Amino acid sequence: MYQLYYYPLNASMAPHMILEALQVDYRLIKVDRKNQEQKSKEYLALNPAGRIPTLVKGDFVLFESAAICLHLAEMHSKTQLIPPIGDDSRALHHQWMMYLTNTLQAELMVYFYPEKHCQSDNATAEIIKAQQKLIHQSLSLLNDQLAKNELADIDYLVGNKINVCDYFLFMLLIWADELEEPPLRYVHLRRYLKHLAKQQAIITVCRKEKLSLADYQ
Ligand SMILES: N[C@@H](CCC(=O)N[C@@H](CS)C(=O)NCC(=O)O)C(=O)O
Repeated sequence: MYQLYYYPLNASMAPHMILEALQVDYRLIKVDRKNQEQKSKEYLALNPAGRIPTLVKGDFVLFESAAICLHLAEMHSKTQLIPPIGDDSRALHHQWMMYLTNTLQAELMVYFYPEKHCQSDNATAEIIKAQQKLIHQSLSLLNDQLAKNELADIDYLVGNKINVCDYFLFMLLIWADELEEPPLRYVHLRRYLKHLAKQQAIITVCRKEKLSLADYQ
């Protein structure tokens, strides 16, 4: 059985959604983030980065949210949460996964933890302002892509079947909800979010992690 070390609405949310979508047996283990349990000796032995999430199955341990999502999808490939090898859509899927992790997720992390990126408290406001702009650029790019997809009758980021990258993007869009210009203000991101919010795996995880989907209905 898989064990997912998680904390509600953290970077564990995407792996949690993938486990639900795959309908495999798993157990959630809550990391007491409020008491910095992710920095405990026991947790660091599993995940030396001291971050959430971590996936464990038997002796096998994996960290990094995107890697966990991709690994799970590959281990249960019948469910087809990644396009097949050799297909252009697989390359596009990887392109978006890289973009989401290296750009949008990275920018959001700086936005949420500005104090880690400067020496003085005075600089945090500047960082937050700069990050709002960078995140807006990234959300606009994704919104434009979804506009093109709509014109081509494509429902998801890549193709007409939900993929790992859609669950990953859903998590990041939920994080971005508190921005001055949240994803729901972008026409095509709004339509996409509402579409994703009807997915059973997303509904189940949001219920378990106590996130209301009322704004996305
Ligand atoms: N790149 C990592 C980032 C994980 C990450 O930063 N997780 C946050 C929660 S969203 C965390 O564990 N923060 C606690 C800490 O940094 O001490 C991933 O995607 O798994």
